Amino acid sequence: MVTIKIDDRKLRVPEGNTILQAAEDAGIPIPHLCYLKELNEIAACRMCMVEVEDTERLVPACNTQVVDGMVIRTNSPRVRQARKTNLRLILSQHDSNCTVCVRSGNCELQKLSHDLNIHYQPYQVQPERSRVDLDVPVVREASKCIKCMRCVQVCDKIQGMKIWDVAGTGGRTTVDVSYNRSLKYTDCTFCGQCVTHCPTGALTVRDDTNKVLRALADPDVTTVVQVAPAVRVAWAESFGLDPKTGSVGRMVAALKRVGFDYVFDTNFAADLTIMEEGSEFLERFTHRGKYRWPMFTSCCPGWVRFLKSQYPEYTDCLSTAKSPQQMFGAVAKSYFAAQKGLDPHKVFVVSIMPCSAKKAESELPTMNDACGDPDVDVVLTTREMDRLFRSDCIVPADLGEEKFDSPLGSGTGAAVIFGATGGVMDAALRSAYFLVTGTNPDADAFSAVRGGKPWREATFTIPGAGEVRVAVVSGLANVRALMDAVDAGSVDYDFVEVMACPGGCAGGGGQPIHCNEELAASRGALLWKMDAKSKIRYSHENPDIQALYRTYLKAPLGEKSHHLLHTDHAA
Ligand code: HC0
Ligand code: SF4
Repeated sequence: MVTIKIDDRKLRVPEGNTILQAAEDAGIPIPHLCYLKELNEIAACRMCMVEVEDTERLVPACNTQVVDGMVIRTNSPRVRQARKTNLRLILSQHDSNCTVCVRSGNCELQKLSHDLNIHYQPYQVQPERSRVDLDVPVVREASKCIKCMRCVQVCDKIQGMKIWDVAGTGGRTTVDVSYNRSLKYTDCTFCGQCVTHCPTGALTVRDDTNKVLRALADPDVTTVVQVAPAVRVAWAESFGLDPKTGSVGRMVAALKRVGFDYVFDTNFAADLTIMEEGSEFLERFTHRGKYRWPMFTSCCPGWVRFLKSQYPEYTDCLSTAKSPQQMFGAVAKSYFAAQKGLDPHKVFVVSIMPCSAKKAESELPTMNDACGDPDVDVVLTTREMDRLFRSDCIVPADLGEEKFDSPLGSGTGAAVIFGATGGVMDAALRSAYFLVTGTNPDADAFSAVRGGKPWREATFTIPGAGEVRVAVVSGLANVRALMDAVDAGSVDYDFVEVMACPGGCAGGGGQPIHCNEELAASRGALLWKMDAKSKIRYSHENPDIQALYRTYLKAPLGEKSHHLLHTDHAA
């Protein structure tokens, strides 16, 4: 431990800590822009400058270590002036057209300019010109980039991908797609983690709300919306509502106010996925010699893109089951349309997802099995849904609670946990156990796959089938480590759940953005709570799923299921 003084407060702090860490631990705020704890401590923005007495030096707090006897001023005249000058220099290369920026009101640069009382800008140079590509879900506007390098670090260290890199030199130094490529020609998984870690509007997810508004205004079109599991525990954050007020029922009510004809639940399709994927696992498990191992879940499109580009020789190991989002679209434009006597070409399916990669998934040429049109017409992120509510002047807190519509609006506890890491595996094992034994396991029998380390493993015994070795992993850098271990033969699994985003979809790239806060675990905990409180906790007990099989699909892995609910990932 060393003894230091910050703003006249004497502190004992661990040796090796940075000044910023010491100040934060003591509740002394120091502004910063580029800093991400343990990820980006490179002092690029120079906002955290502080003065060290007796040295006559200003130093960046985020990467200067404390020294015994150090006396630090966080708000001296020199510090104030340096921060203002540095911020003005950043602003001189930034498109500050805040009124038409999607991050207005939630921009770290805007907030800091406001907090530092910057109301005029003496240095004005042209911001870098933007080349905006709307073919892909992740959009970069160069004119808003402040070269903080957060996206570079998150993509490299958390997602193991190196899609972003530093480009140019001197005053023209910037961040761009590595090797001067266009994003669509890279292996980007479109997970959107760079977007949720960007402090400004330089990285965003393509806004598709106008496509939805056009469909809502067309009297010939029946609009159907599905809401993903993880959306329900995050959508209300941007309205400042606690989870109780920002409930599922209020979200449904708000979607009805927007004008959707049917408000359905992706949880229904998650239960359906379990029926198909659980059956597929048992088919593979009982005919081991016919298949390459392990079997991987296929519901995360970020992961599927990752596998196909980084480890293409394992593509056969992906479950052929489509993701719940895509199963939902296929069922809505076949079973549901037929039930209601609707022309499937006039049914418009919208997904609300916590995810940017889901936009790319819905646009795959293979995802059009119900009637030849895309099974899902438009994917909106949680943030886009919130913007729809705002632009329609909907105040969710003032609404009563409403229920999802029937018959694609029911979901079990096993479905809602899809949005948290480990949830797909837990749900699949509950039903696989039932399919083999004819009896339900304890709903918490597989809790070893929940939470905790980002890569975890467990072995369970299913009577009549034997030992099943499973693993759960999230965050693509961890996924790469697991794949390398699988490839080297140092681990041996039967079934692996993979989610691209750390913590699973709860921490997805389409979720509300909070500066310097990682909320995947707390949102995930809410999903696990919803499961624990559910009346039905097994996908195979969802009565609407049972009716779907009885009246339409007949059996998991049957002919209709094969056509509507499965895909060839190599196509
Ligand atoms: Fe997910 Fe899903 S759990 S990937 O994160 O499997 O996006 O929430 O909708 O499709 O259900 C995302 C979330 C989903 C799908 C489901 C799966
Ligand atoms: Fe999308 Fe979820 Fe995969 Fe992230 S983990 S890319 S949010 S599906």
